[in-house]
Amino acid sequence: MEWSYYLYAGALVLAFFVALKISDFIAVARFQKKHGCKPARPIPQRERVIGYDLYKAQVKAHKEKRLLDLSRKRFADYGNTWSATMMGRTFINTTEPENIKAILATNFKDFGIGKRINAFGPLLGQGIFTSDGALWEHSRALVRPNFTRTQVADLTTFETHIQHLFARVPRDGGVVDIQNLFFQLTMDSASEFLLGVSVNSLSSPEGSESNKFAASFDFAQSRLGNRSRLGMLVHIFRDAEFDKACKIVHEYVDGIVDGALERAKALDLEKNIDGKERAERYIFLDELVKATRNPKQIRDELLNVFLAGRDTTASLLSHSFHVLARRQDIWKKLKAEVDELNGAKPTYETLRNMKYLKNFLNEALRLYPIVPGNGRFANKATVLPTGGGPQGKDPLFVAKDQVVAYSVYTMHRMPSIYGPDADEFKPERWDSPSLRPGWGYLPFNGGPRICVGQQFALTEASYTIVRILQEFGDIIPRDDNPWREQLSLTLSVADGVKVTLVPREK
Ligand code: HEM
Ligand SMILES: *[C@@H]1O[C@H](CO)[C@@H](O)[C@H](O)[C@H]1NC(C)=O
Ligand SMILES: *[C@@H]1O[C@H](CO)[C@@H](O)[C@H](O)[C@H]1NC(C)=O
Ligand SMILES: CC(=O)N[C@H]1CO[C@H](CO)[C@@H](O)[C@@H]1O
Repeated sequence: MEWSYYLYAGALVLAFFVALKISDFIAVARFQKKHGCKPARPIPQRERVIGYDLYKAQVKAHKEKRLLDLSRKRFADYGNTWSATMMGRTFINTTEPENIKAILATNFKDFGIGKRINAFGPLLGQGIFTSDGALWEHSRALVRPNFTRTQVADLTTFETHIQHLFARVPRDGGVVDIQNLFFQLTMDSASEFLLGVSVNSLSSPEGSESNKFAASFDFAQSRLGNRSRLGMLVHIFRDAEFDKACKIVHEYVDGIVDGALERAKALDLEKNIDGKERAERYIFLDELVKATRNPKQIRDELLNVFLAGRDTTASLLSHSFHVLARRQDIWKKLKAEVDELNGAKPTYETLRNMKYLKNFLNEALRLYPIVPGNGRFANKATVLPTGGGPQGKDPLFVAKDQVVAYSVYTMHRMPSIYGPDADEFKPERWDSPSLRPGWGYLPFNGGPRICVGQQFALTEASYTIVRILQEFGDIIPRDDNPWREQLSLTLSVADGVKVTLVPREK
């Protein structure tokens, strides 16, 4: 009879899945036994199938701009490593330097960045920031050599953008949100460095082609966080505005890339005639052209680096001035160090020797890490050094495909690493020989995927701070809001940085 046939087939399928689950279970148990590791302790949740309570709490805290402190509180309540379920996925969260070191360096090969390409691909394509494995290695080899001291030190070009910024600061006691200016400054300098043509958003009138590019890039970028959260669903939801912005960005960059390829072709011919080389300022695009003539690949790498380098540096400057506006003591010490230059514009060398400035930036990146949280996906079942078992002291089991998130923000404020005054902004702490955070200090990440732009960013931020202190003698805060997070891809200041800058007497 037919129905019994279906029943029989159904039972077989069911038995198959049960057997699969059991064999999975046995394999996991064996793996844990062999490696002496245990799973992380789960935090209390209403239910652990979907984990809707946690999702709701996260969305609410994000809206209220207190996600970072909520996450910090969870670590205070449940220890440095725990697991939780959110929207059907069980993930591990840790703030243990040893574990983070293993994820990023010692066990690097066991982890990947996941499907970043799904959310970011339509804007950025395939490049250093969006790829994994062999593709990433290729991108990294292409991009990395171009971040040496020579390029980083092109401060003469950068000075023109600083002048544009000065021109936008009122000199009559007026108020300026300097965070806005920093985002324009780094848009201008990043486009100059990467493309050889600055967007000049600080100085050019609205409506120009380059301004449209800048606005479209900003818009598309602002959608990336949301797109990441959608997971695979991102392919179902169409977002016409996002698509249009990507198109404008691509057309603009393609135009410039085509120009560079034309010039390269002409140069190849010229070289054959009289061996002439173009001796000009450093342009990242021209270096890429030396390695590849594939326009799509060039565009992708340019946009990948653009995304990674632009907001981050602006955010560091914004947090720095949020602090400076409220801490006269720090402003004065910085000013004293800046005045040792006797008004001379800083060079790469003089910047390197400014000790207080260096401590100040270290401290800003500690309390306000620009990438405050991150995560990696396990390629296979693996083990992290600590955080497993009932006491959280055993080696930690990580299942295949499991996400391990880590909170740099929480780690940077841990008294076990920074002492009882961990919450205080205190540049001097970096002079203390007893402070040795190791992997407990991670503003630029670590291991093979460490930020390639670290020197670039620190040089640009240092130069900007010194030049502002040379031009303006005092800073007055124009809002008394306490610091609040603005979390998109990077961490900036929710209420902006409204200040008055008082020109120095000349
Ligand atoms: C204060 C400024 C900056 C901070 C705090 C910062 C931080 C970081 C962090 C935490 C990562 C790791 C992301 C991950 O693997 O998930 C990263 C990667 C990266 N950064 Fe930066 N960054 C800064 C500035 C820059 C600048 C100025 C550039 C380039 C001009 C840059 C280029 C990159 C690139 C290309 C990657 C990807 C590297 C890879 O995956 O191999 N960054 N950065
Ligand atoms: C994110 O995108 C989804 C789907 O397009 C939309 O429903 C949701 O409102 C968006 N959320 C935010 C915060 O933009
Ligand atoms: C887990 O850690 C991340 C850092 O990657 C943090 O942003 C996030 O809020 C934490 N998740 C929860 C549910 O606390
Ligand atoms: C100055 C410098 O390091 N340029 C390099 C940039 O990257 C390209 C591609 O890898 C190299 O060919 C350049 O030599």
